[in-house]
Amino acid sequence: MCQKKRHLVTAALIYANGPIHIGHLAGCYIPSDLYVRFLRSKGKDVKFISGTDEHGVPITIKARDENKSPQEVVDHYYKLINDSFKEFGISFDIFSRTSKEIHHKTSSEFFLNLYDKGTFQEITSSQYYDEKEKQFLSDRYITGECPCGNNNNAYGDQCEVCGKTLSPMDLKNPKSTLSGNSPILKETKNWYLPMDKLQGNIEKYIDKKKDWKSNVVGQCKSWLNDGLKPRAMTRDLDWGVSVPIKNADGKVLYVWFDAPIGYITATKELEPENWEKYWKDDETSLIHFIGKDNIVFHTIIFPMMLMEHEDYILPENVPANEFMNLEGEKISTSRNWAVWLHEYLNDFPDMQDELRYCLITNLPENKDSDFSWKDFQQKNNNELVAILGNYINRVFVLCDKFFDKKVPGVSSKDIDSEIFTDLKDIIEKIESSIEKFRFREAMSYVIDVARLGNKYLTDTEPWKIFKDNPERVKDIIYNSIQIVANISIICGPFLPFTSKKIKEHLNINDLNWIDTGSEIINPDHIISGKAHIFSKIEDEIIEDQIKKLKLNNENDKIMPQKNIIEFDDFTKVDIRVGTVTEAENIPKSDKLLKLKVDTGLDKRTILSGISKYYSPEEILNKKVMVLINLKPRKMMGFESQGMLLLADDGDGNLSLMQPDSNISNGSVVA
Ligand code: B3M
Repeated sequence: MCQKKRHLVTAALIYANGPIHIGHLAGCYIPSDLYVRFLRSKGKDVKFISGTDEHGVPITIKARDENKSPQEVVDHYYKLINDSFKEFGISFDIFSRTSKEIHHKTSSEFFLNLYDKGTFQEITSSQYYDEKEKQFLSDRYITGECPCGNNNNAYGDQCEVCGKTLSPMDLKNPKSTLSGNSPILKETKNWYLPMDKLQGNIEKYIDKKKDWKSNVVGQCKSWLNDGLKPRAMTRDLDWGVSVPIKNADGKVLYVWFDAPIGYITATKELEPENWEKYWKDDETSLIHFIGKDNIVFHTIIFPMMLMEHEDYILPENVPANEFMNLEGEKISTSRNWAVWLHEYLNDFPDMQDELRYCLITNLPENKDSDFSWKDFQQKNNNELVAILGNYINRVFVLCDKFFDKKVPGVSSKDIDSEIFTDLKDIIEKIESSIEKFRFREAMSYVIDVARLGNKYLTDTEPWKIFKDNPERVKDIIYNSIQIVANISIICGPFLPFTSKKIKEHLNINDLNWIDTGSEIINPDHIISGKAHIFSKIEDEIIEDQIKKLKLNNENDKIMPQKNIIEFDDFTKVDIRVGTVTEAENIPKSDKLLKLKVDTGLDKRTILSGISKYYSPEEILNKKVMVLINLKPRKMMGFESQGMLLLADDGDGNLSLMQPDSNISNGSVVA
């Protein structure tokens, strides 16, 4: 373990544009909480920092979709996220927000410091601009084809398929996500971090990090090998921290410039007098817990900013995790394919540790992993209930049965001392694994302690020998209670609620890592008569969750409401009743039918992509609704002069829209 005097541990500042799901928990919040609880239990000086990232395009897009102001969106999600983290037991020392004034001040000062030093390059360049929305298009306001060739819908800042960080100019066939239009190019001035010039310093820094995880180093190397390019640290947007210099009206700091500074702001809020010792003293170990999509920002861009500021320490380690999938599929907020923390807490009140356990044993530490409800049930029933809970309860019940809840004395410290040698070995392994950020492995060692205790009882069979040899049973129960007390300590970082429950049954508080060993609970101390820690989860409960997941997912195929339009927008649309008078297949097309439609005004050709759903015979003579003033389009060598209206359920089913009487052709639909 890094022997520095103090530790500053951060967990990614999550965008306040949606609730927390299990992928977030497995990505960084459980690993960081586990690590911090371990450090605290070891008596270390540690501060645990996180909060919500409330700027950037993800927030403004959500606000637009929901017809709310960005502030309303972040206020709503801050509360939801903060409440769920609290109830779930993530033990931040502070959970702050980047929309706070203190953060605007801190990040503006940081920017000015670099600006005054001449760090930034002022570059005027042509950027994509949406003429309709009168807005420059950066980050998620623009989509297009990624140069990787595998994603036609990559964002202006990142391709979610190949994982590369992009700039809008990298995209082919760019489209505005605001209007759907192709953007024009327009000149604008922004301030760039000259990452190309600073690459050498970062290389030296990363080269020294021999203990970083291979997935993290791998991503850094791939970036560095490609050669870093200058990156704009400002944006033409109206939501964010205003660029604090003259002639920068209508510009804000790039969200990835201000967000990591949020860690500094939160430390300031927490320790107004002492925050600098956590950021500017070499005796602090700074660790950033994040998910893999945030690696470059924490290992390259933020360290560059800190280096340029000149008086900050740099991250000691950035133990990023890969992603967690759900039931074999990628977690998707838009498809509602997720287990949401607030819903879990509602459905499984007081079962925080059961979820924590399943997530810890499945952490995506080196590669993507998978959560499934069946696995959750199996891990709960076969490991937590059958091994850990069962062992603990056995010890309490035996102590009650033979000694009326009073801890017996031990005849000699050397009795069965090998069990404590084994225990000490396992505890050392747990420590070493946690220090290497191998939390899955560490969790399995905790369960090994319960296995060790169970085996000790099975081997010594106190229930069989009590009659003939009660003195021997005293030793066995005394030792077993010490093992349970050790479990209450070492499971603390992993299963904090369980640790607390066991301590309550042992009738003792304030046990820390330093207390582990063979003499924790004194003879004559009174404990509970039994300890029911975990409960079996029945099949129906799991089936309900699976059903709920599938149902949510289906409901979500329903297309969300589009942006509000004015009545005038609607009046531009000319829809009429018509009748199909001719219908035929188009030889080379497996989608289109060529129709002749009597619109009352004329008889016109319309090509419609319905041949999978209607044969020419089926559609002939049908009354239809036709959009007649759609700009004519050429398809398969024919000009289509309108469009039939069809309902689409998003699941591959189409249905023709028809009037429900024989109303005459040319009637206006409005
Ligand atoms: N808000 C990305 C995310 O929520 C970003 C992290 C910022 S950490 C400084 O995944």
